[in-house]
Amino acid sequence: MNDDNVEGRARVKHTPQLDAYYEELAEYDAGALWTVANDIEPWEPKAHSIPMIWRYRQLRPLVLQSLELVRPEEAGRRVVMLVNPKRHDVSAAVGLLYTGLQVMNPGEAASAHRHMASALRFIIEGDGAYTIVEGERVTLERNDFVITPNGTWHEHGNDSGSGPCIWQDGLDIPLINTLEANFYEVHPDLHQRVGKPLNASCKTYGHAGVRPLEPDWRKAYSPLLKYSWSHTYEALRQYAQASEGSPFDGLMLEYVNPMTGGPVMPTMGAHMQMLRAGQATRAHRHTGNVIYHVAKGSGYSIIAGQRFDWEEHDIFCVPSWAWHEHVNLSRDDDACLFSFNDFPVMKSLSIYREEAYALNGGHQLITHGQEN
Ligand code: GTQ
Repeated sequence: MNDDNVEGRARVKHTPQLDAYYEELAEYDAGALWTVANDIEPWEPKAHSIPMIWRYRQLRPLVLQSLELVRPEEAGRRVVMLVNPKRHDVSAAVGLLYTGLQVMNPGEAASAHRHMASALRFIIEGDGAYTIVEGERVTLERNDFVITPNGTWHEHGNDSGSGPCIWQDGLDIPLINTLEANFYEVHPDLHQRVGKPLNASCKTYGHAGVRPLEPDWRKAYSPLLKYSWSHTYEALRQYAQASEGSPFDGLMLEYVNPMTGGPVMPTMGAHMQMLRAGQATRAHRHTGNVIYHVAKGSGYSIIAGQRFDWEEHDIFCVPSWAWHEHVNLSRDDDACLFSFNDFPVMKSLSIYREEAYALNGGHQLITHGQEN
């Protein structure tokens, strides 16, 4: 909406007297609200980020090249970041979410650290990856989802004999930095002592429908650290037999904290959604930012009127309040999209809003041409 002639919106015209007045205010580090009011109070959210796709087949060789160029001991973390062209200033992929591709050779290990930012990982390839979180060693396989909540000691490595492991990192670093609340600590011994059975949290909390009576769990994040692909995919397949799912999201499962049923961490949530063969969802939009990872299949998404074709392990993003809809191009197989988001922040601050696209049978017109 154009603000120029709207009653109740700022529409003061420049005059020489006013310009002189603004300059005088500026000398005292003050300013006139009406010169910025319409910008700082938009009619609806204006995302800085633009919709983006990062194609795995293009990035994979570059990720592998980093194995020869830097050692984890020097780099701390050997990660290729995915940066939104409009978010270089905060190193975000979309909104205030960061993502990157981390790679490790067999035998390599990154040192332990902890920070105020929360982290999650989605495993892409390789079979020897592990992460150690608060003394628990967790083994990682393709399409597994693992969390390293804020304040927890964590370190990663690859102890396979075969080849490199690659996984996607997702962190809320830009959010925590914007809130000016980030801390970072290196573990005093550089590595943790593993003090719990292998995959202890999966053994304790990883069984749907039951949970231990553990009244002492008071932390703000899920005690279950890993959500395996095999469990999640089977859950989706069974859900598909029992439900139509959502017209906007297909069959959508949220990864939850088994103690609360809520999101896995206080700032970031995650989902895995299944699109049936040939399914085209309807468009909707919501506040909050989402980073998707194509776990299975191929298709395309229309985001803010632009088509993005995707295949396995591509990563794409939907900025806040952007219309989006997804299409599975396969005629006989499902497609699965992993995603993580900042919805817990939006919801806990009561600023989450969602809207269905009402025009054109619920589908956007492609206005920006295909993205290649
Ligand atoms: O593994 O903890 O991609 O601290 C960026 C920052 C990964 C990590 C990243 C991090 C990590």
